[in-house]
Order: sequence, then C-alpha cells, then structure tokens
Amino acid sequence: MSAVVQSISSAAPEAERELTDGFNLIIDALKLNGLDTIYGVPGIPITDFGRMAQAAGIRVLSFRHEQNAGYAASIAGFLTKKPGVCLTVSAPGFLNGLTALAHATTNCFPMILISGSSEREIVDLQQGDYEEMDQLAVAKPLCKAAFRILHAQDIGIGLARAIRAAVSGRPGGVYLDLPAKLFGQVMDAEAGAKSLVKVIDAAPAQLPAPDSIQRALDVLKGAKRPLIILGKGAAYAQADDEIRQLVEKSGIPFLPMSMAKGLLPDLHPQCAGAARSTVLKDSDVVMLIGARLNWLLSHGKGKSWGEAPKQFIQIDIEPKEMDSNVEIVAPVVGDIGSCISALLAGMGDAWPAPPADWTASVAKKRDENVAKMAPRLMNNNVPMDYHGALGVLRTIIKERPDAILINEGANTLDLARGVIDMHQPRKRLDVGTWGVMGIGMGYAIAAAVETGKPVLAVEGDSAFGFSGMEVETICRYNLPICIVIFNNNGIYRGTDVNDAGADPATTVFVKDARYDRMMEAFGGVGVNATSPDELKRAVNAAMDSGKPTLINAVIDPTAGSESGRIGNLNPQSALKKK
Ligand code: ADP
Ligand code: TPW
Ligand code: MG
Repeated sequence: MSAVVQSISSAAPEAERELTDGFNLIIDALKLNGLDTIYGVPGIPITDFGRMAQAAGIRVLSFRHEQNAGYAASIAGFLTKKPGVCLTVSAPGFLNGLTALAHATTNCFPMILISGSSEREIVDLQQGDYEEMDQLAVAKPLCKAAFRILHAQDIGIGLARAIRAAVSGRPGGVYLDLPAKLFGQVMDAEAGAKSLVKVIDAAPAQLPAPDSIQRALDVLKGAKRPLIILGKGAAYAQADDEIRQLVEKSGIPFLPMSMAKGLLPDLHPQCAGAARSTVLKDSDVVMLIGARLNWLLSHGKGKSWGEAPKQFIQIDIEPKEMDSNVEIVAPVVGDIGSCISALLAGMGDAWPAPPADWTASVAKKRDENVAKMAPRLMNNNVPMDYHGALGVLRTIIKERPDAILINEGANTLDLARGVIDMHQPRKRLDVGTWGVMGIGMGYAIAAAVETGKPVLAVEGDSAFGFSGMEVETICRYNLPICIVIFNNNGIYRGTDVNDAGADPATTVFVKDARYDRMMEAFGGVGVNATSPDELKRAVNAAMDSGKPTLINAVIDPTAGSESGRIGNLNPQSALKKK
C-alpha cells in the first residue's frame, strides 16, 4: 500500500490531490455495474462499508443471520440475472454465508459473496488473528470461482472478474475475499476512477452449432410421443416468449419442474404437470430445456421412466452436462434464448403436430387426475388437512397471479407444488436442487425487494424455524410478505412418541405453538387460522394491506407422511428396535 502512496506523492503534493480509498472504490465499482442492493450482516471489518454504501445510494439490507442474507442474494440473482450480493464479516460470518454460496452454485444462480477477512500475513503464519481463517481456500471448492483483492487499484478488475464468473456460461456463486486492510487503502481518486471496469456484455449470447439444431429437430420430428421438460434454467433465461412459441408451435406436451411452473401457465392446454408419471413413462423423445437429469428426474432412468426406449434432446449452456446420467442423442449447447430461436427458425412454418392419440391420452390422464383431486381441495375440515388449506391458497394465487410464492417444508412443499397452479414465470421459488430447508425468509425478503410484488410464503413449521428470526427483518423494512405456517406440530407429522425416555421424539415440536405471536412481537400482524375459511380471509387481508403478516395455520398433526413425497430416499434400519 505504501508503494501506491509513494508513487502518487511523487506526482503532486498530497494536499492538492483528491484521494479515494478501498471503501469508496468498492462502492463505486458496484454502482458502476448496477449492483445496487446488498444483503448482509455488519461487523468488523465491514460495518463502515455498509454505512458508506447506504449513504451512496446502495440499498443495504441487514439480516439477523448471514445464511438468510445469502439465500436472499442467491434468489435475487435468479430473479434478475445480475449477481445477488451478500456481504459478511470474517470467519464465522463468512461460514454462515457459505452455505448459501454453495446453494447458489448448485442451483446455477449468480451470486457474489463478499466477505471481509483478517490480515493475510497473520493468517498465513497461523498466528491467531481476530477471526482468523483462510477463507479463500475454504470457499474454493464450493463455488464457481474465488478471488482475493489485495490492492485498491485492483478493485475494479476484481469485481469485474467476479461478475463475469457469476453470470456467464452456467451461472453460479463467486467468492470475493477482501482483507480488512484493503478498505482503508488510499489512492489518487482519478487513477482510482480509471481503474474501475464497467463490465460489457457480462453474459454473452452463446449460439448453438447449426448442426446440433438440425440433429435435435430430426429427432423431434421422428417422435411418436414427445415431451418437453422445462427446468429452472429455462425460467432463469427469461426467454419466455420464445419458449412459449416453441411449445405451442410444436404442439408437444410440457412438464414444468418446480421452479419452472408458470413459465407457461399450469392451466395451459399442453401442460402435463398433472400427468407427470404417465408422460415420464410413456414418452419416446424427451427434450430437456434448462433442466438436469439429476435425482429430481430420477437420473433419466429406472422405474419412473418406464420400459420403452427413450431418446433425450438436451438444451443447456453447460457442455459438461451432456451425457451426465444417460446418453443424450441430440445435445444442444448454448444459451436458451439463442437455442430456442434457432429451433424455431429451423422448424419453419409447417411443423407437423405430434400424433393426436398421444396428446389426447396425456390430456385425458391430466384431466382425470385434476378431477380426482378437486373435491379434496374444497374440504372445510377442522382441524385442517393439507388439501383443505392448499385449496384456499390455490384460489388466492389464481386471483393474484403476480404474487410470488415461496415454498418449503416436506409435505407442505410437495403438496403445495402439486396443488397450487402458477400462472406467470418466476413466481414460484422453493428449496431447489438440494431440497434445503431455510431458504424461506431470505427468499421472501429478496423477492419483495427485487420485484416490489406481494409475497406469499408457504412454510412447514420446521422449515420456517430455519430462518424464522428474519420476521424482525421483514417488519423492520415493512415488506409486503404474508407467511403462512402449516403448523402440524413437527417434522412430517406431530405425532411421534419416544417410548424410551422423557425426551420428546426427534421429529416433534412444542404442541400447538403460536407462531403468529412471533410476528406480533415485532409489530406485524399475527393470525391464528383453524379453518380454510379463516385462512382465506387472513391471507386476502394480508395481501390487500401489504402489511407483514404471519398466519399460524393449524394443520391436523396426523395428516402428513414421512419425508413427504420422497420417503423412498429414506434409508430404514432393519435392526431398529420396535
Ligand atoms: P431443475 O431443478 O428445474 O430441473 P436444474 O437446476 O437441474 O433445473 O437445471 C438448470 C440447468 O439450466 C443447468 O444445467 C444450467 O446449466 C442451465 N442453464 C441455466 N441458465 C441457462 C441459460 N441461460 N441457457 C441455457 N442453460 C441454462
Ligand atoms: C438444511 C431435512 C427435510 S424436510 C424437513 C427437514 C428437517 C422439515 C419438514 O417439516 P415441515 O414440513 O417443514 O414442518 P411438514 O409439512 O412435512 O411437516 N436440514 C436442511 N435441509 C433439509 N432438507 C433437512 C434438514 C428436512
Ligand atoms: Mg411440519
């Protein structure tokens, strides 16, 4: 650092020159690149940075725990296609934020975790600095890229690299390590301004090879029972019009993955959401658009995919994704917007409709399943079961299609995903690739902040507990968030008993807890709802008023099943007592 000051001081006397420092350069670099919101928790060495960023017009949202700030940043990235920024203090704060950074990487969301860190010289000699940790090394395996900036004049380049790494190609999490000393480093203001980089075309279009498009069209044309699967990569791409055109022009039934619901409305005549097992089993050609063949699609093989031979076409920006689980006969590598445009151009004006017996059988199956479900959703049972409560929420989302639905839990997640139809793109945000509990309040806050839309968070009582303290944050920023807790007294069910001793069973919580009072403690609205009618009234009032609201929806503790819909993944001991 002294070198910088010396070289400047040879040019002009100190007093006459305008100076800048690390604090200001980081703020200027963020603003220059349109990164105008930071989610974080203050402390050494970033307290002053947060204040200065706020004074400079950056929105700085202070959370109660870094993990929630990190989840907020990750979903901000998904919603905006700009990296969401999370700011943490060293070691413990950094580690708290790291879970969310890994989550962003796993889910292909662009995010930058910026963390203060302690002095390199002391860390590297392991001399026990305040909050000592080699954060860069710890972050590396969990993110797409990790950088450290040691000199003020490198801030511009450092942030540019972080932005590009986060949003280009397959998006992901990036770690940016800022040692405490950097913030106070002083340099000439003019040279500082020149050192900043406004990133041009951060995520350049990646055009697919023309022959890959032709190959895909040839396979698609030969299909007797084609299926399109839309994943959250397709939602992220914001190529909504192109995707709709492709689906409608091809006439092929489509199946949306959880966070792709609403990309085309769930009530679209070609939607096969309610005929999922049929289309997976019976299809002969499957075109994946921004969806991986991971556990959520049973790796593209096995019982749920049926006996009939299957051919996969895959559209993805990540070449290494191809053949990851099964052979991909037509890989199409590029960004989804460019790939779909090329497919549309190649289809011409006379694309043949898929065989009518296939589309008719899919539609029939779907309509049967929807009809079977309908009466259960209209029940007004007390205590409520999941279906009675979800029937109400389904109607509310239909009437308020621009509201954003956040969803986590086990039964609360799986049943809500199936029951609540989505009508617009990127309105359903949930546990993602890891099925992680704890995204709830971070996602809700970022969704409200980034979009200005009303937010409805449908939360299992366990799921909510992972981020529940952020209700204070919601009240502090007065965000239009309505939280509905499906309170069944525990994880999966509220009825487990421990016969071996006085401790409660491992999956149950305090009976009949009143989560609504947590919201009241911070000045928000709390409601205890015991029937679908009460629930409906309370949610509508919350959505109308925009006031922070928490509704404790009392759910029959016997209604859920172990692990929701994925109980098959749960290993069971054959040696277990009782
Ligand atoms: P889901 O969980 O909904 O099935 P995944 O997260 O498994 O979806 O898959 C998303 C895929 O989308 C990833 O493989 C990612 O590389 C890809 N992807 C993300 N953005 C784009 C884009 N703009 N263009 C093409 N592919 C993308
Ligand atoms: C970070 C394991 C999966 S689902 C769940 C847990 C703890 C809670 C289910 O209970 P909830 O829903 O929310 O009350 P319901 O309606 O079925 O009663 N830690 C993390 N992530 C996961 N997925 C777990 C633990 C889990
Ligand atoms: Mg529960």
